[in-house]
Amino acid sequence: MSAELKRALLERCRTMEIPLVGVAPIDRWEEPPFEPWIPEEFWPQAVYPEARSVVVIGLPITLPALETTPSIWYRELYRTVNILLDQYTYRISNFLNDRGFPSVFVPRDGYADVQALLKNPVAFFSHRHAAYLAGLGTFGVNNVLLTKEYGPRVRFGSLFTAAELPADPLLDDDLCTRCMRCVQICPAQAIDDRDYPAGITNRSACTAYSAVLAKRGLSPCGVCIKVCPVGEDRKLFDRMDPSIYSRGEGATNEELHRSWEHVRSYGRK
Ligand code: B12
Repeated sequence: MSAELKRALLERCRTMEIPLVGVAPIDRWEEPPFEPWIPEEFWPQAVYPEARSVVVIGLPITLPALETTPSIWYRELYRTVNILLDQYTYRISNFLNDRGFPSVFVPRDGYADVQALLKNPVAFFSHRHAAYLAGLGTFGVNNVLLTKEYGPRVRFGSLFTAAELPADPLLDDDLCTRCMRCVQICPAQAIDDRDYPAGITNRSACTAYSAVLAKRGLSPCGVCIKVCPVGEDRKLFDRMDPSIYSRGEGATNEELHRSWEHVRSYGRK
């Protein structure tokens, strides 16, 4: 168990400005924390038999850009974060390879395009479950992982390594408040709170809606992560009250809605 190697790894991540990093030993996949759990062929030790630990990193999705979704602004943010996730996990795996520990990055998504997902909306490895097992957060009713720092507004990347790194503890506190905002606002009616915490949304409905947005150059959707009240990022951006997203009687948020509509009406197919 290399505490020294983990320290060096965390320092490397710090210099790369990666805010969230966690380590999950592979045997955690063998002890399902809830049911149904991920089928065995999706476990890291099945995908890469030499794996002993999974290192997971998380990068934030900046709330003011997400608020404009569906929009070119959020789409570009999503693409930027995706590129960084792949580059960082690739570089960290090489950092470990250079020190004699076979390691390999896993692409942050792992599908060709939305047409592939319409056939089968599943990838060969689940980053949100890896992030959960690496102690970075807990599942929300919205089917994604919530973190203290950014709620669900965070994307994850993982790498498999043969190094036996010290594990991070799982989070004890359940972060989801079950406010059901994500259930109510989902434009595809794909979220059912009865699935919680197994994390099974109506994948076909969610993917079909994403395909509609993709045709207009406006995917992904992301509304279910926009409205989540969890996350310290809401304080930074002065967005503590997620009811600002609906337009009601006497609403004081007209200025925000006008700015979001402006962005939404440009750059689309
Ligand atoms: C496919 C996919 C989609 C599809 C389908 C989504 C869906 N509802 O399932 C589309 C394109 C529509 C989509 C949408 C979104 N996605 Co997406 N998506 C993925 C992707 C590429 C693969 C997920 C996967 O297949 N994992 C593998 C399978 C095995 O895992 P699983 O489905 O999670 O596992 C469960 C099931 O298999 C089930 N199960 C197993 N056996 C059985 C048996 C039975 C009978 C049953 C009923 C169930 C069951 O139990 C498992 C455990 O709960 C991941 C990236 C990745 N590779 O992890 C991102 C990912 C999950 N998406 C992400 C995000 C952010 C989103 C969106 C918010 C869009 C956005 N970017 O703004 C929405 C949210 C949708 C939602 N609320 O679920 C993030 C989540 C980050 C987080 N904080 O958790 C991920 C991890 C991408 C990343 N690298 O960060 N997504």
